[in-house]
Amino acid sequence: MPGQTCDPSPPQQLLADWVRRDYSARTREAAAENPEVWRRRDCRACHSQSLVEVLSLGTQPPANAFVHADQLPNPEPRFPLDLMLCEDCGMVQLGHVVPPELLFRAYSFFTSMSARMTEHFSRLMTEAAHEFVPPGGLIVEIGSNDGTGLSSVQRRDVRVLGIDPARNVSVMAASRGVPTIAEFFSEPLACEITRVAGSANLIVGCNVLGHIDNLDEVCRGIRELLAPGGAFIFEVPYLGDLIDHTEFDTIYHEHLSCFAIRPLVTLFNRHDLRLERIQHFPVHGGTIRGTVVVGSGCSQQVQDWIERELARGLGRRAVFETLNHKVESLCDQLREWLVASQMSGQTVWGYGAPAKGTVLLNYCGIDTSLLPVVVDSTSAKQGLHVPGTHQPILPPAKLLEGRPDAVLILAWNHAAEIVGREAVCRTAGIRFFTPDLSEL
Ligand code: JHZ
Repeated sequence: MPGQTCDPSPPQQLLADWVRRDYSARTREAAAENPEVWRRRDCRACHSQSLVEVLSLGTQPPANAFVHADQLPNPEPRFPLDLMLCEDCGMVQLGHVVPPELLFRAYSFFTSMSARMTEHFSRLMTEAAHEFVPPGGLIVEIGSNDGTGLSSVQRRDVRVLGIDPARNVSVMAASRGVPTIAEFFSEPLACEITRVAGSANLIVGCNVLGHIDNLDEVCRGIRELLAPGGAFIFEVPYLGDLIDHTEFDTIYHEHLSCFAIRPLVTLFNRHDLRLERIQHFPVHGGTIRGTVVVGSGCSQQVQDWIERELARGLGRRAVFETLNHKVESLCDQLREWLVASQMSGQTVWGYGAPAKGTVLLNYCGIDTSLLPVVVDSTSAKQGLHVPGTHQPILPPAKLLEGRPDAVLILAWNHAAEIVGREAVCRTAGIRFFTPDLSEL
């Protein structure tokens, strides 16, 4: 197989080493100095050049580039974070593409850290395997992370293969028995897998299409790898939910695209792929799951979704004008609340150090004077600092010691799970809020 197989070092060590030596520092600096190099000038779904800027979050550090204590005095690379709309097909994508080697080779997000997400992906894999994979068949997952999804079908009579460029998480997957190629998915890799392992009855890609710049290459790879009668199942956060619920903090350099269904159909049709079914789930603030097969056009059910998108103007500038206003008022309200808390002598800590937390804190200008500490259960993030705003990340057990008056749940998509887990803190009088200031 081409590409790198799993590195034997323990995953936490790999991540720590990466943070310490500031992986590819020169490339990061070069990209930060000249962002025009990384500007994407055409739509990644239809290649039209009719792109207009609809939202700007200024320049931001990469959301998962957590900072080691001894690097705090050094300036962090920052990259533009602007959202562009394709006026031809309705695709929404970032204006700049930060090199994927910088974002994904060492990754601090682990799917298994949420019990709810583990259950969600296990159910997806089990149902999809039942529908598409015959005994002995092959399931390939693109962006397989720590192997959470594939490990749930391992005991069935199927073969599984993970692909993920992050070396540290691939090690974790391998350690739970999920064979994983630590590489970016590509057409040549798809050819090689087909040659060595045969074609795949099921290809799964959850929260990964948004991370990939060249979606034509992905589609060609899927066409190459997919067995006759097989399916590609993907999940992506849905643009409609981002707009409805002002989820602007889910816009970060890793998320190159914010998908609606219309541009996805445009993309797939250019590669003889047919979007057959759409399902909607509340996870990650609103996610769509698509089932794609070889063919043309799309099903009536998908067409109905597109009609609804057109009716609500999802591909038009006007919806983003409203979004801009909602973003500003959410930030103003949040800052005012934190300032008022501070002036009345109350302490507020953050809960969760997700990528979206970095965006929220940086865009709203919430530094350690307003929010001194963040807690997170991911041991690889503990001891590091939030990019840009530099809150130290502590284990959640520190909450009872520090006794803040309130907690701002930055990982709001896991609010129910977090509040359930921290029942003792609530009993102790610590109040829990989401960024829209709803109290739980
Ligand atoms: P969470 C991720 O974004 C990563 P992020 C990725 N880029 C993607 O595409 C989207 O999801 C969809 C912590 N936590 O899931 C763990 C607790 O501390 O919102 C995590 O650091 N206690 C692939 O990074 C963070 O919160 C808990 O009980 O925005 C959650 O990160 C739970 C449940 C979580 O992902």
